[in-house]
Amino acid sequence: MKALEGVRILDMTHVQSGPTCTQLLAWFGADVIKVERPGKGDATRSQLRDIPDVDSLYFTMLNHNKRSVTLNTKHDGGKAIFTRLLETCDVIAENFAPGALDRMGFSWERIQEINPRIIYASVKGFGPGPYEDCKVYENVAQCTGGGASTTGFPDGPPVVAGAQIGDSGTGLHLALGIVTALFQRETTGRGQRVVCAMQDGVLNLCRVKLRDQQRLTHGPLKEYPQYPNDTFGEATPRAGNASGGGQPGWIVKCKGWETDPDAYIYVIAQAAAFDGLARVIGHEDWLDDPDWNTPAARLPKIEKMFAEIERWTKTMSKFEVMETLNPLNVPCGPVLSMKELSKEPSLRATGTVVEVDHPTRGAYLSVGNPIKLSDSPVEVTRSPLLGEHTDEILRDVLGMDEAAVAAAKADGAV
Ligand code: CAO
Repeated sequence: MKALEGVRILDMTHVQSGPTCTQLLAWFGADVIKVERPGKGDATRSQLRDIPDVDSLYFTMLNHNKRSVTLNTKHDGGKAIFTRLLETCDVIAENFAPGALDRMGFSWERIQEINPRIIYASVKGFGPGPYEDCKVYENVAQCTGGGASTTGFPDGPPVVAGAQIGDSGTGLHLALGIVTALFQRETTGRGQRVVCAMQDGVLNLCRVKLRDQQRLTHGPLKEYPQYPNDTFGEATPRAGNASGGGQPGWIVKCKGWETDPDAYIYVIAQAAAFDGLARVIGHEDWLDDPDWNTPAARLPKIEKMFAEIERWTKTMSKFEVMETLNPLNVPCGPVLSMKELSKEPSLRATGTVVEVDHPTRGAYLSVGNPIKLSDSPVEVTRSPLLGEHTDEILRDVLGMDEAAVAAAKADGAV
């Protein structure tokens, strides 16, 4: 038994933000029916292809455990089938450009008429306001949600993160909105509208930077590299690799950094573990020196302190540094490349990295469900081929007979 068994989701999502949400719900046991345009499907099927004529990794890694039905929702026959699917589903999820579903004739009011218990969940770029009609992709959201202005080095331009906080981050927010709405339906008997804007999702993940914006009005941000030698402007600045939590931290080089772009480790020089750190890097002298032996004394010399730490870390591999510092309770973590993560045995053992077989592409690696539930095991299965389950869904979910299925096909509805 899986947590969301019995929940059926009409999945109109495409690209990344929406599909990450419905993929999670599928992993928790929901029956996710992905509706795709006949002949074309989700645009990501053909984007960034690595093998000709085969569904891309972009698509396969975001659409596991789903069924695919092709349906033209702008065609009268297709609309009739879509209406019947709305009647049988618990959730409809979509992330089209603003107003797309309304233009098809399915406003929230109309959807509620069709099925008052349905939850209608959407990702949009922006919430109501000046930009509500804009189309939005990942990096636009990172820029408009505060991620880019606070990422990068103080003397460089704004930088976007590799982590897809706009797309996958908002998909996560939407998934929580959907299960919360399902929970509330248990008492109200009604569905509801769930909307997550990517700008809001990114800003939520940048919460501590808005904290710093307000702290800035009361004085300099002492944990930022700008303190005490540089000046602060009016907005939360970029902090490079400084640790956001008030404990000095930085990324330092390890052995091999000259040729390996990932031979680095993050080290936090936490006050509680400072003695051990100072000793291991050969600076026992700091322990009795009032210029070094308190966090306040070290604060103006953080750059020098990390230069000294780095002199030591450069003599060892990032894994050796990790092994040496962990017993000393010094928080640290090697910068792991995607190559290293893909081979990490512990991630394979927990199902966070999985190998999945696919009929046309063969075996590929994917990220499995990062959320582990003890009573709801996850088996990651491959993404569907375009329209692979069209007949099955029309027959088994909607009860259409062979003649009706054939007629819908001949008509161009599916
Ligand atoms: N049958 C018939 N028509 C269909 C269909 C189907 N099964 N599925 C989709 N369509 C139609 C839509 O109705 C829409 O038609 P109209 O423009 O006439 O309303 C059209 O296909 C294209 O949809 P779109 O505008 O959403 O797609 P796009 O490629 O132009 O834009 C995106 C993509 C992502 C920018 C836009 O969908 C968007 O802003 N979404 C919200 C924010 C979001 O999720 N962004 C993250 C994307 S991941 O990086």
